[in-house]
Amino acid sequence: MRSNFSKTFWVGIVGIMVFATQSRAYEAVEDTKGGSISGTVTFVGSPPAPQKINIDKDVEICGTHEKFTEYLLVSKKNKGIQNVVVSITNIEKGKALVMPEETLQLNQKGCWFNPHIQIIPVEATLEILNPDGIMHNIHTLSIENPSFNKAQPKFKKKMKVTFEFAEIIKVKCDAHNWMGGWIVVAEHPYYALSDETGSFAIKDVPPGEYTLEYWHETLGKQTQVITVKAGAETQADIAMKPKVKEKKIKKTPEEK
Ligand SMILES: [Cu+2]
Repeated sequence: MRSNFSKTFWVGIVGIMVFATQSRAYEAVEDTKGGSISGTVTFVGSPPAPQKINIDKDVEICGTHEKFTEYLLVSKKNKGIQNVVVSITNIEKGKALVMPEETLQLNQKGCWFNPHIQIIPVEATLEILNPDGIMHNIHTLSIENPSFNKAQPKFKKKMKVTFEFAEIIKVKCDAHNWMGGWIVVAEHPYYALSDETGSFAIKDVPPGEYTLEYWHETLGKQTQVITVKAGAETQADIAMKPKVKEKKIKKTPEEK
């Protein structure tokens, strides 16, 4: 016979599970009575200059213009960092997540992902374009969503994909090792991408206290807690610096 304690225990566990499932879902409300969040992400220290990429394959298509790395773009004017994904990590309700009016695209023209990073709502269609007349092979390194690795031959000018779960996904082309980009799948509308001066804005946020996350592909992740008030603008600047490299442990000849 089960004790009362045991029954209470299991009812409690089920209750927690139901609550956890419900609290994860994002709820759209008509009037957010919102405020806004804006700020600038700046780099601490002297940023390294983008490196010139050695194009050693399909040169007649891929090598028509010089290409430079995009994994750390810092403004010379104000040290603002471009392509930082700023998002609220703990928002449960707010304005609706609307589908883009025009279908979002990821172009591979000239063997280069354009845009380098893009935010896309869950379930929205993304068209992957190949106007190059050569084969690209698009490969997503995802965990929450099924990863795909699809050849896109020269005759296949367009592929359509969707993503079901929120995640920041690295994208590469297995045919051209310098091609790299990111797809940011968003489950709510409170995401922004910093521009070339490092500035960003997130609007119509319901009043409350939130955790704001700043993610950069090479600088990593930082967070800060902010408070949003109705009709007001919350300033949320942040400085990011390079991650400290882990010390290399010398291997003994046996381990090599
Ligand atoms: Cu390619």
